[in-house]
Amino acid sequence: MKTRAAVAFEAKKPLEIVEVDLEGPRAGEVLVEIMATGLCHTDKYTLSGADPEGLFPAILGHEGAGIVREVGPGVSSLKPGDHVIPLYTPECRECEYCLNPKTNLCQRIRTTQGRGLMPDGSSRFSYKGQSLLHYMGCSTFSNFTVLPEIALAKVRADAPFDKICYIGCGVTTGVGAVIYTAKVEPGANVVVFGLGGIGLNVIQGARMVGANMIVGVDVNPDREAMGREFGMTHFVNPKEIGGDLVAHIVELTGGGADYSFECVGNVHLMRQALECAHKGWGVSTIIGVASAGAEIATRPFQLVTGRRWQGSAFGGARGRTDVPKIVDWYMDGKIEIDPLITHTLPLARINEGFEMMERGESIRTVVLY
Ligand code: NAD
Ligand code: DAO
Ligand code: ZN
Ligand code: ZN
Repeated sequence: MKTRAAVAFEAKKPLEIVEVDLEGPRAGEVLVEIMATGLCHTDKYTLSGADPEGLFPAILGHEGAGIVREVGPGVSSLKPGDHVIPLYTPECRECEYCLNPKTNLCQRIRTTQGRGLMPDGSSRFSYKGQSLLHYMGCSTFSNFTVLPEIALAKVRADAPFDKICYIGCGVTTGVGAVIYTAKVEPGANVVVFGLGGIGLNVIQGARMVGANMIVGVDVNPDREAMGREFGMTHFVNPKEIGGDLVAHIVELTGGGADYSFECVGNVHLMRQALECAHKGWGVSTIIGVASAGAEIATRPFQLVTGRRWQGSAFGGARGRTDVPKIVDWYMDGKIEIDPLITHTLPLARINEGFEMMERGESIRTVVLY
């Protein structure tokens, strides 16, 4: 079939909206009509050419929601008409990783997904006879796409696509890091570095579990209002702190954060987030993805004296199991999404969405097909 897509033919070039060829689903695969897709920093990072794993030409996009239109042989958990959210972290429920409750990093299709291919080692997309690569196993910047069955979460049919697409990455990454990775308890003091599309979701996750203080740290003063709307109780702008930021946060929290989260991707902030965690028990979770080759540092005594450092991918969520629950939380009003979708655009204007992201004007831009 033919489908409209925004294609990344080369790094550092705007996406081009063209009609591409899409082969139908093979065994274990599903054809999905994408109804809406969010634009995430990771798409921009790959398009910038700075991502060492970025491959071109490719169809980017990994934060979508849509409808199953056709299933390949052997698909048993989905049928045409089902509403789904694509998962860049799949859940096969059979591999060594899925069977270990300590991780959500299913490895079943990791190798081929990382090479921009379907599990059988081939691509379903082409343009003028030239193969186009898939991206993060999702390629939601195409109106129609093909995914493995294990990379689709079936969700309720009354949830709006233009909002729940954000659960495909940002919402789950932030809320999930609080609930599944850090397992923040009611009454905990939480510090969140970076109040963007991820950090604001960490804040609302902390509110949902009943955290006590929720301290937001951002250099952009415009982020304070949205942070407070999502449950932030204190705002710290590092540019306005006379002295040391870590000392300031330790004093503000009465000894340090029970839980801190780095949601920027800056290794210096990662160190500050670790060092503002409470002596003896504070846990710091890295969510931000630092640039290729960057390294983190701290004095080992920080860890010897009881602080713990960990990371979180896709919020520690198991997609097929947890994403439908997060959709329910949204539909039940336990979490908010609508105010975070600051812009919507048609596919033809997708590049404007990346320009707004670059200028820090948007939290989330959603493309509607
Ligand atoms: P964003 O640009 O929307 O938000 C970043 C925020 O950090 C902005 O508000 C900015 O003002 C603030 N900031 C920048 N420098 C700062 C500094 N020195 N001190 C304090 N605040 C500062 O980005 P986002 O969409 O929220 O993504 C955040 C990070 O999360 C990115 O690195 C992204 O790649 C990563 N990410 C990780 C996962 C995962 O699974 N681990 C998933 C998605 C995204
Ligand atoms: O299993 O090795 C692996 C890959 C895990 C990928 C996790 C990606 C999380 C961070 C990337 C940002 C996604 C938008
Ligand atoms: Zn993302
Ligand atoms: Zn698995």
